[in-house]
Parts: sequence; structure tokens; C-alpha cells
Amino acid sequence: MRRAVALAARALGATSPNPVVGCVILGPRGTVLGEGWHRRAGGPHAEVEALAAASAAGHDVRGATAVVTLEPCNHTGRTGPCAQALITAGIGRVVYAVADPTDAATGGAATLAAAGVDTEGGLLAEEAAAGNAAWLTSVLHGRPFVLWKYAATLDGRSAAADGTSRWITSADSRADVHRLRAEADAVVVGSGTLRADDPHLAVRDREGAVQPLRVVIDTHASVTPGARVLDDAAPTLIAVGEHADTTHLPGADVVRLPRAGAGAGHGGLDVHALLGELHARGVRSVLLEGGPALAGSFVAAGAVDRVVGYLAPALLGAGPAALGDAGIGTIPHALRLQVTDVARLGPDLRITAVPTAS
Ligand code: AOF
Ligand code: ZN
Repeated sequence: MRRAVALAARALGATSPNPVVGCVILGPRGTVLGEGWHRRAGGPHAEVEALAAASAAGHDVRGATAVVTLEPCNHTGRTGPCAQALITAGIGRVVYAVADPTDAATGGAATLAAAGVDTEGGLLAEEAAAGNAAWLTSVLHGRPFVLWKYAATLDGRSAAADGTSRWITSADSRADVHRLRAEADAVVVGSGTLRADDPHLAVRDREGAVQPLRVVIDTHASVTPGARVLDDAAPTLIAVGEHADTTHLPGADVVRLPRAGAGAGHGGLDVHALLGELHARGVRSVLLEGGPALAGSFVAAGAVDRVVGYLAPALLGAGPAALGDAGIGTIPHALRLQVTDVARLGPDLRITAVPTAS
């Protein structure tokens, strides 16, 4: 199953609005007969890919075990039902990690069991669910999964007093951020970051990566037509306030959003309205890249699902903090996180954490 989870992860960022799914078919004594993963929405499901790989290798899969990260689907959508494909192939046992929570596709386990296939769910479920967090969040909550990424010095500052921020972290950390971008369906920045850094936000140096939608939160439509984020390397959406003048941006993809209510950090655009708009466009995962005010408004809205902090062993002592006002005024109201991973990237530390269930 751990191998199936790793196979699924190969297509992170490429399958939305569908899940990532991996499948390994095991013969007697645990020999691998075939492996597959879902590569693109609308393409063959992982189980079908794995069956095809086993067949291409000349293996007989009758009586074999299929290990799959998601309960095999039970429906005819863009492709046929995988539960039936496994039954037809003569698979003897199916082990899956996470039950399919969608009304459309659920029921595969029952179909398999009714056909006499030995079926078991829940193996490594937590690990598989974490790997499919974007899809599961969108199915269960009707909004994209949000990962907030920041880079800071050890004293938590994301820029110096004079506004310079290039570069706080090492080349290794910055390459890792390109991986996060490639895995995300959309990358979101605020207009302050746009003015300060003129970022490009496209994915570089990653073969086969699907470019994320670049999203600029720009209440007053202050972005200039020459901004690098508006080039044609990737699509771009500009989210503006209801009354913004956008006549200087002909042809741009613009969405108008309401202002956030009181107590929502910096009082920018309504975060949930933005996430609803992105969800409607098929976005299942959002990488929130900056800056501090925008991140504060997402935290205030309860819309951060994972935090990845790149910490450089450097001190500034002055300059803006990584996170701006999130409407938190006292220690008991701190957003408590649980660290899920700590890694060293060159000289830096990368800390991954998720909000603790409260
Ligand atoms: C996938 N890939 O490997 C598996 C999926 O859009 P469709 O018709 O391909 O159906 C997508 C649904 O099928 C998806 O939401 C999930 O419930 C189920 N399983 N989907 O895209 C896969 N196994
Ligand atoms: Zn399927």
C-alpha cells in the first residue's frame, strides 16, 4: 500500500478535479504483477492501468491481490466501473485504503464482496488520505485544500526593514517551492506581493508539470498590464472588489468578489467567496504564497489546511512577520498546529504542520 500511495503521488497536481490514485497487483508470495496510477482526469483509473500493465507483462492475474489507495469505483463515468473490471479480470482479493465518499462512485467494495472477492478497507488509510487531501477536502467541504507556504528567517521575518526579501532561503528551498507549485491547481498571491516582487508564479524546470492557475487578489485592480504574472506562461485570474475599475486590463480573466466581513484580518476580499469561485473552476488545491496580510486573512477565515514554513538560519530583527493580522489577540486563541514533518533543505529547515482538530 505504501508503494501504491507513492505511485498515486506521481500525478499530484495533474488529476484535478479527480483524485490521485495508485494501484499495485500482487501475485502469490507478494510478487508485483503490475502497477498503475491515475495520470489525468478523464484518463484510465489506477486499477485499469495496473491491470493493463500486468497483462502487457504477460502475467496471469486470476486470484491475485489488487492493492489500491481508494475504494474501486462502482460507476460508469468517463470510464467504466473499476470494481467490475477487477471482477472480470478474476482478481481474488482487493485491499483498499480510503472509502470513496462520493455518491456517484461509492459502493465498489460491496460490489466486489457480492461477487465473492475477498475485500478489505482501511489499510494505511491515514497516509493515503493525507496524499489525497486536496480531493478529499473538496469533496467533503466543497472548497479547495489550502496550503500556506512561507519563507522566513529564524526570527520569523519574511523581508528586511528596507523591503528586500531575495533571497532569504537557499536554492534548495526555492526548488522545493517549485514542486509545491507543480502539485497545486492554483497559486494565490496578494497585490502587495505583486507590487513588491513582480513574481512570475509559473512552474519552471519540472518536466511534464501542469501549470497552475495564477490567482492575484487585487481589491482595487492595481495590477499593471505589464506585470509578469499576466504573461502567457500559465493562465491567470485576477480577483478584484465589486467596484474596481478594470478598464486597463482588457481581455484579462477577472472575477469580482465581496469584501470580507468584520474580524477577518486585514479586511480584504472574502476568502470563502474566492475559494467557492476556484472550486467552481475545478481547482482542488491552492498554494497560498503571500504575503503576510493575505495569509492573515486566510487564517482568520479558518481556511488554511496545511502550513509549510521554510526557515533560514539567519536573523533580521526588523521587517514584516511571515503572518499578518489574523484576528488573534490572545494566547488562548492561537491557532495551534501539529508538526507532521521536519526536513533539512541545504542550510534551511522545512517544517510542515496542520491545524490541530479543535
Ligand atoms: C479517478 N481515478 O484511479 C479512480 C477514481 O471522472 P471519472 O468518470 O473518471 O470518475 C472519477 C471518480 O471515480 C472519482 O471521483 C472517484 O470517486 C472514482 N475513482 N477516479 O479519477 C482513479 N480510482
Ligand atoms: Zn475507477
